[in-house]
Amino acid sequence: MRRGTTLTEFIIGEQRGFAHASGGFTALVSDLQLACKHIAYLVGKGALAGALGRSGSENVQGEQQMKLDVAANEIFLRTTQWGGHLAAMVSEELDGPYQIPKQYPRGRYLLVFDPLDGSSNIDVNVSVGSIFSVLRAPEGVSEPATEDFLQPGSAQVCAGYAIYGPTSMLVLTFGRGVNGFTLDREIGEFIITHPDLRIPEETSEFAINTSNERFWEPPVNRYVAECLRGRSGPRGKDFNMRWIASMVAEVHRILVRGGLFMYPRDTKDPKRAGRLRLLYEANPMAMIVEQAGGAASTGRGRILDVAPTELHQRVPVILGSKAEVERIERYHREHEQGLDRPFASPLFNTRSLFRGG
Ligand code: AFP
Repeated sequence: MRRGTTLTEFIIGEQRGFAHASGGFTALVSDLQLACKHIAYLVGKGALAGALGRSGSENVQGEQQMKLDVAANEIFLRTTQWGGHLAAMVSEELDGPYQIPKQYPRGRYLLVFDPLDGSSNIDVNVSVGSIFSVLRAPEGVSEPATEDFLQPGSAQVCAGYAIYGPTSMLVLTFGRGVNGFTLDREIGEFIITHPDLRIPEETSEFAINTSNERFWEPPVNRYVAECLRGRSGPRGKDFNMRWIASMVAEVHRILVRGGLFMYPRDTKDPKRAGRLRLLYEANPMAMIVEQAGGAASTGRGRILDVAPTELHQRVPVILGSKAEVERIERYHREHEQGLDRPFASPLFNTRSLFRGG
């Protein structure tokens, strides 16, 4: 029986499109897929491998680490540090840049990653994932510093995620479209199953954590309230809502059938511009979504244009079907121009559609 194209065959085919390619990037992607295979194995074993529960330590964000957060971080570092393709790495789990150990050669790329996203879902057996982004290292810098990583998302050369769900998949873009690969556990290879993923421009499905409703800014309140009014409201159609609390799973759903994902700026913690991190969550997902014909915005501008100022900075994220993202951006502009007053009437402000009555 003929098997499908493997990820390795696919990236070597891509490499042939670049006359001067050294094969270093191809080898880096091979290391990344090995790391994701290893994590997929551990996630799949779960309690059988003693992999569930908290590790008892905190990460740089002050968040409780799950055992699999720590294990996945170690797997990414060990699997990619030796190959000679990276100059340094940044992980959600580490405070500053991770320098390549002296005994290994350095390479031309920087790797930025969230080793296990959605890990609060691990113990309840809900899909989780890994998110990664590849940037070019500055020429002649042997020990890249923080500022070398502070590149806008538009500078990414590769972005991808692994989703560890009913099947384990890798979804990747090199800037020429988005392709999805499913792990065939019998032969241990990722096989192309979702070539050229495209996000439908229109959707009737949105994802947001509505427990934060009282903290949202007016444009987001306006958008969600209109969706909930359905066909009896200004949208003239009914909407469906989802919230998995795992960004990788939400983005994957949107790539496959369209939709909108929002983790907007809120007033819950005025010091934080949002919950999601720019360098290793928002930027890679924004590149993937844009490459699949969608849009990714802070609400006030394109995520890939944001100039980073800190490794672990957070950013508001509104991404998915283009028409919906553009609508929310328009609502932000109308609010700033004071043109959304009809919506800002007491009817909407005091009586929340979620509280009924
Ligand atoms: P964890 O990795 O701490 O579970 O956070 C996951 C996440 O960063 C993202 O994947 C989800 O969309 C979002 O947080 C869920 O946030 P809430 O728990 O506030 O809904």
